[in-house]
Amino acid sequence: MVKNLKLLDKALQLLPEVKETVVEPLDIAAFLKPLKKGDSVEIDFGRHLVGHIKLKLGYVRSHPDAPVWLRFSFAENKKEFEERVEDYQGWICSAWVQQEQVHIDLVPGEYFLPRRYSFRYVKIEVLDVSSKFDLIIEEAKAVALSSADDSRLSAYHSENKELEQLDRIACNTLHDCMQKVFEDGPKRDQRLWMGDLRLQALANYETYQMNDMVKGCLYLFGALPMENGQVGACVFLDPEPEVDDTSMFDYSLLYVVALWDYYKQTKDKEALRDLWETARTQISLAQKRVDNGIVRDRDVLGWCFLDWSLELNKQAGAQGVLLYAMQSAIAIAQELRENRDAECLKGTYEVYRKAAKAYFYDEKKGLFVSGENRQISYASQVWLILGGVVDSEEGLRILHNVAADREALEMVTPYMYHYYIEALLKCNADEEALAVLTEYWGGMARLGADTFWELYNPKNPDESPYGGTIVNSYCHAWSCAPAYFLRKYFGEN
Ligand code: RAM
Repeated sequence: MVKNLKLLDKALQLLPEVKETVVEPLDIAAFLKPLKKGDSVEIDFGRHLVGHIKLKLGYVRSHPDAPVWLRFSFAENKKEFEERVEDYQGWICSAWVQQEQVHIDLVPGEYFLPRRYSFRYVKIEVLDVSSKFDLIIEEAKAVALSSADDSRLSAYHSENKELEQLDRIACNTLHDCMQKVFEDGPKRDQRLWMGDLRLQALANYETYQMNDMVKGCLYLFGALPMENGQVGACVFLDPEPEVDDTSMFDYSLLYVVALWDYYKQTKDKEALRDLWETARTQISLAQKRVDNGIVRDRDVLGWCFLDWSLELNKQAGAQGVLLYAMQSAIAIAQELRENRDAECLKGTYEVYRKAAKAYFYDEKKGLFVSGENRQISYASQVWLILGGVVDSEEGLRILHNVAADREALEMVTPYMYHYYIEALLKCNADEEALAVLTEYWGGMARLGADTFWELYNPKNPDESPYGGTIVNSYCHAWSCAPAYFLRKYFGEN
């Protein structure tokens, strides 16, 4: 489908400038020493950052008579140093791994690595250097990049210092993912994904409040639809704004929700009008996948995301996301006085809602089941509760039942956990919600996280959906939930 240039133009004008900050290493003495072939140093910048690195290289003994051959490895989490890119056998492109070799022709001199990295730690290994001189790293500096406006971030206060720490880590996560757009992860994939954007926007409203940036991202998705008008799962900004050829049932629908969230925050009617058509289309397209009020199941990998789990059956969850998005669509239509649309959506919503209860709910188990094999998972319960299929009392009973079911398929991403917490709050279980948040995100904090991760399975912290933790992202914005939930529901400000 053709790009909507009017929307694109608005989007590009709304996107922020990326600012630079120089960051010094924690301990200069740790690397200031003569280096021979085979030696290596580790530089710790004291915090996670996204940006460039600049080095000042010197030498001792004879004048350099040959280039220096170095290997750089950048790590968000020290675990990344334990693996070599050459050994990685997973399915996602290994070019994401932040390890590379460079030859430096002139020493002494200043050296600037042109690529942007996401890291706290840098390891430099001397693969070869002439035996006539030793290399000295005299200076190392990082130039950190972010578009987040720190002056807008107020402090979060709680008597519970652990909560303050979780909020701080979450804000750092969001901060480093805020570049020209809300990136999913600055290490990987470095681009705007719809599901991630929705959660980043929520955290942004409670923290940096860069609402024009959210607006710009919503316009980008609106400007760059897929062939059939569907909002793509993600878009690229460079070298030209372009939609990816991947779409996911839930991500497209979350566009509608993100638009309504944005409007509730800003009351920006112009944006609501400009983007309503795009939002409405997502509902109509999703409806094509519905038979007798029920979303058809599919065996196409990735047709609907929900969570990073290959075993998860997505049918019930997809139905829940559709209902959830329809609630926002109804609210938008009413706000815009699109009465016919609003009435029509309301009617269909009721049909789908009732059909969902009849089709997915297993009375005996007190749980929702999904797919041919009647799978029980957290994701199915959470999404059908959020979709409004049951009231809060019954919802809480269901959430307790799933927690007691040892066979139930668990959640692995902070993305899915975000919606679990939302479901607990919807069922008025505030204390449980806080306990889950503290336990889950606290688990990453206890493992030394500077920023929250793309994936965290408490039972297997080294899990990777990609076949190696070396490509996992350890600063992933869909995990910035603590900043949102704590500030909105558990603050003392
Ligand atoms: C991961 C991305 C992104 C997510 C998709 C579905 O690969 O990093 O965060 O939205 O999966």
